[in-house]
Amino acid sequence: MLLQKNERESLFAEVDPAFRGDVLKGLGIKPRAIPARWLYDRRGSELFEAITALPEYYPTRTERSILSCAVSDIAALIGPKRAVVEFGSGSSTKTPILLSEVSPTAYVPIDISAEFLRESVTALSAAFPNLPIFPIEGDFTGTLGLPEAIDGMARLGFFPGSTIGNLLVSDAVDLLRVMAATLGADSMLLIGIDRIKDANILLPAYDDAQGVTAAFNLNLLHRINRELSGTVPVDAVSHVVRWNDVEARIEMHLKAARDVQFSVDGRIFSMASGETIHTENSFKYAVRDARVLLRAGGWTPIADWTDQKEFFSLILAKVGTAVSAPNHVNGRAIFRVMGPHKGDEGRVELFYAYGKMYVQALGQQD
Ligand code: SAH
Ligand code: AVI
Repeated sequence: MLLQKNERESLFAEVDPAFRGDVLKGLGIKPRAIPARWLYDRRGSELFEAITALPEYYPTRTERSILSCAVSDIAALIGPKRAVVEFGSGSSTKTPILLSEVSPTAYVPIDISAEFLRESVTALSAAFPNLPIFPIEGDFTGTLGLPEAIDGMARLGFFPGSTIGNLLVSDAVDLLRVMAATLGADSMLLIGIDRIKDANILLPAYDDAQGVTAAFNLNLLHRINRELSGTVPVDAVSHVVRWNDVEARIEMHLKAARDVQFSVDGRIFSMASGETIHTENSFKYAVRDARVLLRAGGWTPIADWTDQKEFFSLILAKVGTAVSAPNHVNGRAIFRVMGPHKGDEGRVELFYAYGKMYVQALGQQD
């Protein structure tokens, strides 16, 4: 049997014990679910790259164009000489737009897809020969120390692509807090977040006509078969996408088309026809949801940008939750707001209850 280069490499690559643990646990629970980070082996990263060029997948081109338009404003707001730390850098295709404008002191890309990260760094080093680059291979949701070489440098976290949406909301808040602690005092964060929009736009973005997203999802099963001695009959499983309106998230599942039995790492699993394995969430956030998320995660949004269709948000935030104007009265924050017309200015009280943000006018400010 002739093997492709990446298949040969993966035969000899060590299996990540965390991958084995998550797969065995995820196949054994009901509903079955495997964390989305395992979609990104080498082949998964290549398929994700192909997704970003699909006509239905609007996030990448939309975010790139927002970034291109906003980058000089961003550079002015953050000031020069920061180390840029990118979370889930992938092929780092948006990064040059930022790096060429912000005069960075160093670049630290972090990604779990190790081989892909190394190749991206090689390409980026050629484009920015004088920029010190310190890649970190690993899971950004774990505890990752930053390289000593950037000690003492001010930092800008860069988290594009709406990868934050692939985490449950509570995990996203935890990650933002860890980022704040890791990046440290005076740090800033530039984050891309996809917005809630019509399901007629969202669903095709995750279920494209050419079947690339289906291949991306099904690749998880090929990876399980390859790395964990699996016997999953991939041809009996299909890619399914749902919009979960209550949770405001796209869900990707792998659905058994018939009753199947297979083994993974020596353990036997059965799935009844129609049963699914939940493989990814992609949460979408309305403008104010995103701001609340950032504040909950220990960041204060200071500016945001969007596209003409208002599909996607790029938000700049600074570390810490202190805001410039409010008085804290009975634990609630009072903000001064500027109305669209003179005389509309007033004060509002913002509070969060029963999972929603409420705004209450407090009348004119004297
Ligand atoms: N930032 C790029 C790529 C987004 S795809 C863009 O905007 O287009 C998501 C990237 O995050 C992939 O490269 C994937 O390998 C990486 N990733 C996903 N979960 C991760 C995790 N837990 N830790 C580190 N990297 C992760
Ligand atoms: C990386 N992440 C933000 C993508 C998304 O849109 O949730 C991953 C993806 N899954 C299917 N298509 C793209």
